Amino acid sequence: MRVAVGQHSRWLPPCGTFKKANHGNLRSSGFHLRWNSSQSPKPPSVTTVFSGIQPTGVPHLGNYLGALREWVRIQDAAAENTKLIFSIVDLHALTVPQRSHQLRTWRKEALATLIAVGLDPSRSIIFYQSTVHHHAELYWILSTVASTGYLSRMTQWKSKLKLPDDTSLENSEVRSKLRLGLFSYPVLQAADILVHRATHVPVGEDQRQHLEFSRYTANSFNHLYGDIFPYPEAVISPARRVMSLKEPTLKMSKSHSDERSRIILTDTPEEVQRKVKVALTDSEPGITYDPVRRPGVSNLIEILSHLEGRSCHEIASGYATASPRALKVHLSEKICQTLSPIREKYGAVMADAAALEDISEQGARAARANAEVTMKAVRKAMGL
Ligand code: AQP
Repeated sequence: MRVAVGQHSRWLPPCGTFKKANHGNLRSSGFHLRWNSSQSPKPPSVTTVFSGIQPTGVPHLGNYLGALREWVRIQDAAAENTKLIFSIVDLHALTVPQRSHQLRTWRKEALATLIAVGLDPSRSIIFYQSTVHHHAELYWILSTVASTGYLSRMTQWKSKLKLPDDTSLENSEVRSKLRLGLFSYPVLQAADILVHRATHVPVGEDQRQHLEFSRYTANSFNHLYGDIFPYPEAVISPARRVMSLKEPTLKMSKSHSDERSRIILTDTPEEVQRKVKVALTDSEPGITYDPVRRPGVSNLIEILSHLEGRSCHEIASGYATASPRALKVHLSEKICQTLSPIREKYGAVMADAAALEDISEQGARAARANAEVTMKAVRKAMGL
């Protein structure tokens, strides 16, 4: 999503107008999940972490650094009573046409990837969204309070239809192209988060706008029916937005037509080297970190920084008089080091179809039980 943060603030109640309650920061051991006490209707009794990934291809390095690696870090540091819930959001994948056999494969690949990167099904609930009907049920209920004006200003449907960000629904040609599911996608995303009463949602920067919409929708619902939902907090990864290797002004994405624009987590060392080698840089001599003037080189430096834990400026000064080629060789090595164990584990996990099936069934059962508690309260509050 290419949205200025805070673009929708005029439709959101200012923080002070959310109903106030007194509760402090919720901390998991080692990993601090801060809770903003001024914004939620009542203190959540437990910290609940929720996030999702679309099964629209094998996840790439942007998904990994911007989301999956953070999920695993949160899982590994979480206090015992923190609920950890991660979903393969297959209903979201349907907002653009899919071939059934392809989607079936991608779902399985996404599940295997989550295990391969280090999510532990005995600690985290991992499930396919479509196997927990409560998500769709809450989607409908929230659609009765969600603002279409707000949705029309959001950018996801415009970018999926390859329309400019200032596209208006007044245009009849646009209306005829736009399907309701794509338009109302953020309502389903709000339902995903709220049905589990998530307090924290670890995502990449591109999802910030959707999180704001979820908070807004939770507030609209609570205002009408009582304080059911906490307002979820976005936990934005330090790798906020990993950019495309071929068009470094766009984010790395699963759906870009050029497969050399992304490193996927199952790429072999040869594939990694080939893609990094042809990554777009520029003809300026030496290496400097300057994302505005030198987006290609700066993206490579940023990726290396996220892999090595060193600052971008430190990396750039170490390569000040070197060529992009030297930087690329080092970056390729680092990516291969990170991906090798993931690729190996992924192969082993994919080979055991029965184990994957068990994981998804166990996850669906646990997610259903958790969502049912919320839906009971929602149905009761609404007179259903
Ligand atoms: N380039 C990125 N940099 C940092 N974080 C990213 N994420 C996605 N791309 C980047 C984060 O990954 C999580 C799961 O993303 P998703 O698959 O649900 O959604 P997406 O944003 O639509 O991912 P893609 O890869 O870009 O898919 P397509 O091409 O289908 O649009 C999210 O937390 C997201 O922020």
